[in-house]
Amino acid sequence: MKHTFTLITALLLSPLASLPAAAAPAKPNIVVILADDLGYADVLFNPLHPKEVTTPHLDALAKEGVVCRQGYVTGHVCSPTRAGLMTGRYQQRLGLYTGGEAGSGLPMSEKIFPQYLKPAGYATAQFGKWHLGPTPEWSPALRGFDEVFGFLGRGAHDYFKLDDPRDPIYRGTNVVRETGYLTDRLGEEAVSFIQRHKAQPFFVYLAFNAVHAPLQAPAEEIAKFKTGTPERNTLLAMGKRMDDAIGRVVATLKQEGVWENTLLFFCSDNGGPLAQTADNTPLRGGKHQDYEGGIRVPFLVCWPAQLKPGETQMPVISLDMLPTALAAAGIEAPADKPLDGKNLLPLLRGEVAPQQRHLFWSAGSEEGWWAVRSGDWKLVGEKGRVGLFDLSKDVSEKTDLAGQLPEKVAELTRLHDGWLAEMANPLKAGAKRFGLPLPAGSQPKKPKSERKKNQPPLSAAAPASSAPGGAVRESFARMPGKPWHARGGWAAKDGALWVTQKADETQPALLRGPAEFRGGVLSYELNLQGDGRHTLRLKAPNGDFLIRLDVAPDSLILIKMTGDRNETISRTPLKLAAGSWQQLSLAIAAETLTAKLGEAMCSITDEVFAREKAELNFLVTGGPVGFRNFSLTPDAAPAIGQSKTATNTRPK
Ligand SMILES: [Ca+2]
Repeated sequence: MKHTFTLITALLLSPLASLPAAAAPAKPNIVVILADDLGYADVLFNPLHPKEVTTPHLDALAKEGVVCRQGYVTGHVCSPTRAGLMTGRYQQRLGLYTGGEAGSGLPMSEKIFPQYLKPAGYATAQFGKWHLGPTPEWSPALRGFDEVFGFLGRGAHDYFKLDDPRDPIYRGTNVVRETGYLTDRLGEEAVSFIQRHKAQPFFVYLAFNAVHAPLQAPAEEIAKFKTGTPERNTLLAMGKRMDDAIGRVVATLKQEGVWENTLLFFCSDNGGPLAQTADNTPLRGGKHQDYEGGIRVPFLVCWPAQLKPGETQMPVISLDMLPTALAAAGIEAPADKPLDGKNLLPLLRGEVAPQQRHLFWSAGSEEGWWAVRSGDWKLVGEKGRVGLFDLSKDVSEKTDLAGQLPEKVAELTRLHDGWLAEMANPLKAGAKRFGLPLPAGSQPKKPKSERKKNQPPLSAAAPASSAPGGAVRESFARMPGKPWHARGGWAAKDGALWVTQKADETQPALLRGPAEFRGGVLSYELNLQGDGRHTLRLKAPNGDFLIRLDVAPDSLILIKMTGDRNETISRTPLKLAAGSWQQLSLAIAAETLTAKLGEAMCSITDEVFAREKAELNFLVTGGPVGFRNFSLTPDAAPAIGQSKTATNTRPK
């Protein structure tokens, strides 16, 4: 105490006290770098990264900062997590549960980073993906950012086409026409801003859309990767290019002499999408799921002047960035709308012992995913199913203890219910959580896909209207109908069901529904037109994807999906005539799957094929793609125990 008093007195009495405020201990610069859809193991600073990963600049940052091994975001898709990060509050407090809700616009009444920092003397800038409102009235330029360079849109942007007025790049609120590779351009803009504003404290929010779809990178970058999987090569090239841009930003901070007093955060907005070959080792699942792979992300904090390099196993969450930044800048946290995040500085400086905390997730009624973490216990729910995991022993969420520990399940459910009760009703999608009744009078409109009447369910479990032997035959033209869920503009025409992925839609069009079987024959006719591609996925009862079949006009690719890994197990060349109907069939007998499409056939044996299937997903990118004459004929449960072999038959 005496020391503090003496120091303050000395300052007041010394000539220093009459110097302008700039000479007082400077407020730190604050830089938030967000990657998009980056896999947990697709960074070098995850020791379990696959050997092909190359992110040397992030690795250097990790060595200068604190690696948060248990760093979370507040959801498993892009937009809701950005609402949480920007406000420091669970986005569910604002009724934002789904990507559609948050992407439609973060309420303007909510205060975000630059609105705290600008009044405190910060120059503020946003570069890249916004995804908190699709049109100019939601622009970050209207909510505290001095400089803006990026796109509003729905979450994805072409990496090369930067001059398309239909999907504009904005500088401030003006549409601009640009050239170059978007990831490079975002890095260059951040570098320029830092060079121009080094004399005052600044806040940079650099939100790369890398490595989100579309998978696009310069050819010379892709050529550096030789994984054997073209998608994976491109994904890694995109990550490498982002890492290079981050390297240039950090080099600029160093060259300009402001690095020491810069508080920098880096994380991904959600887990890596398995369907896009991301690697989340050792975590289970990925984007669109509340398993760790969807919500635990690469997470770093650097502040060379204040934080010793190292790592922490204490759970932290993107909500913590705003309160930490405010504390670092000496700005009081708001009293009227308490923040859900915590100031991490005492923990990261080692001044306090790690404390137990509760973290919550809810994706709302649309997806039905929810989760709670309390200490090392994690309860994950998806609609009617729950899984209980002890993360201290089982980071990969392999051993579900829900059956053994019903009291723990009840305790964590109560904890989550208590949190959910504090949250607002969803802005658009309906009930807070799948299965929870809404208050009287607040029943939401059902999604269009569920409004149609008299649609028979497509499920092998409901064979009443089916062919003998439990088979299910549908024309496809009668879907989507309950219990099928549809995303995208599926439309019936001439006895077939057609869909084209919308130009501004980042996700593939999707039709998904239940199908209970182990072995049997699944068949339908397929018609690929334009740039249409089709993916069929089969999901296990526990929610894991098992098998994926990718169909392009020139290839039939079979992929095994085990937890967090995609493994291409067969690639068969094809020559599909554009616009023609082709019969696709999958016959599963015990552990052997035989896929036929047109004249191509492949037959593979793997234990994964014999597992129970509970859900089918039909996905379409590009298009149009047509489907007709669906049938599913399940067999009795097959025997298990053959070894893995693969044979492919080339087309004549
Ligand atoms: Ca994302």
